[in-house]
Amino acid sequence: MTRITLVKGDITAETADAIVNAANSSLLGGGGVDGAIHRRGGPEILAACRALRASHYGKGLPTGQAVATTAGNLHAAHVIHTVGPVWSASLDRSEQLVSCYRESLRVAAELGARTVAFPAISTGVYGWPLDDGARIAIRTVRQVAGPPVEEVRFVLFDDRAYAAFADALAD
Ligand code: AR6
Repeated sequence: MTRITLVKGDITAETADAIVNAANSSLLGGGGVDGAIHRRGGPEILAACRALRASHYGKGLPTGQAVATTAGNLHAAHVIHTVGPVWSASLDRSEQLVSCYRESLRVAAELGARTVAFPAISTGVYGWPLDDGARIAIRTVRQVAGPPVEEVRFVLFDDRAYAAFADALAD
């Protein structure tokens, strides 16, 4: 059984085998978690992302997919970049958000990661409602996480996000 834990804080300060980045399809950085990961992780991560763009993702990483790079100076072996969907009130894009968690965990397992830290994907710049984003995250991890992943840690930036994940976990 994979353990699900919640902590409040900055994901770039975490120690884990893999840290998941809420990236955009360019893989070339941005704001939010993405900006923080590149700032604190250093230029090695961007160099690896550029190489991936050149070798595999000329048109960018599609929404819902995940790919790993070095973690540079972070206290992790890998950063797993995934692209969340932008929230839409008229289109149900929740399968794409499910896919971000599922694909990130698939990549983590392939890498042999035992501990994986996730941010609340899509709930910042991409506008996904926090309660729904938390429910999807917890439900998907419960459904798909397994060996070698022993711990999935959600690293929530503020009290509101922490409370949403705690509620989803208690359900
Ligand atoms: N540690 C943990 N959580 C954080 C951190 C941090 N250092 N910084 C922000 N959060 P976002 P998205 C929370 O916007 O919605 C970027 O520009 C934040 O409060 O980082 O998937 C990318 O390049 C929120 O709850 O990601 C894309 O263009 C959650 O992390 C776009 O934003 C996700 O917020 C992706 O948007």
